[in-house]
Amino acid sequence: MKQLVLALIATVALAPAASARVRAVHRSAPHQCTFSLAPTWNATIPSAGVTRAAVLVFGQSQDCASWEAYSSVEWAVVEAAPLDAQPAAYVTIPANDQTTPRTTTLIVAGVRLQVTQDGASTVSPPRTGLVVNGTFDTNIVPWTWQSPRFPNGRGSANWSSIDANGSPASGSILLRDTDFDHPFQQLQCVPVTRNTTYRYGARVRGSEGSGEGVMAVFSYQSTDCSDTNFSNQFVSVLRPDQPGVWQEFSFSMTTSSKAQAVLVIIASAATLPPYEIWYDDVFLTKP
Ligand SMILES: [Ca+2]
Repeated sequence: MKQLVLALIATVALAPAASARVRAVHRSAPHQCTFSLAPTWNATIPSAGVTRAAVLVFGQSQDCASWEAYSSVEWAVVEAAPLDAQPAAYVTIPANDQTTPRTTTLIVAGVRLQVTQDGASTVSPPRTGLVVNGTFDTNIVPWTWQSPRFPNGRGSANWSSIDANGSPASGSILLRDTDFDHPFQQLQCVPVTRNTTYRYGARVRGSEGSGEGVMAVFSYQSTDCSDTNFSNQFVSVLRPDQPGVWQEFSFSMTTSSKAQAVLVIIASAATLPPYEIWYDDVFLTKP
């Protein structure tokens, strides 16, 4: 297949218009063959994953029953299928791992068709600061719940492959709250400096349904958050404007005068259970 493509490159590079004309009138009768194309995609090709798409070819008739398809680049493979019930050319484009978009012009049935593929999204390093595994690259460890020290809602915490930055190499945590009483929560204990202002927050993506995210930070006097009482309680609501869209929330808090650690808590709070919310890039940082 690659050799065939390379041969086609040479043909097209020499005289693309001429080669298309020669093929269009290969029959003996002097017919004028006029084709038109209808790609089945309507925008740029996405950068991620392999895209397989069709270009419908119209204008084929008994006298104009043969045409071919050419690509001049290795990353866009095109195959002609004039014998299909609906004649079409099939285009296969692999993922673009470069950050710049790329464009080429295919020739299908003598008609030029420009194809543009998006560049890979630039993934800026998430600033999770002191939080361990705030990016949820492959799992949700060490997020947990210290039952039975505090009541927790009913629900579940699972790793999700949906990443806030669109990275195929990372994911997020999906919190599902299934009862009316308490929000369903996960937490971790993070060592901090006392009397210090921090910023905390996350990116969240809500589901259809009625609910919101809640994030809380509590100061503790022990380094492992094991003492009974906490102080300096900060509780913030993360309510995305629309379901299915990542939105970043950021807040400020100050640790207590004796704080050695804080509990960082993320939660799904259903107004009408169940409610699902994804968290990613959960962070706690000094400004
Ligand atoms: Ca992530």
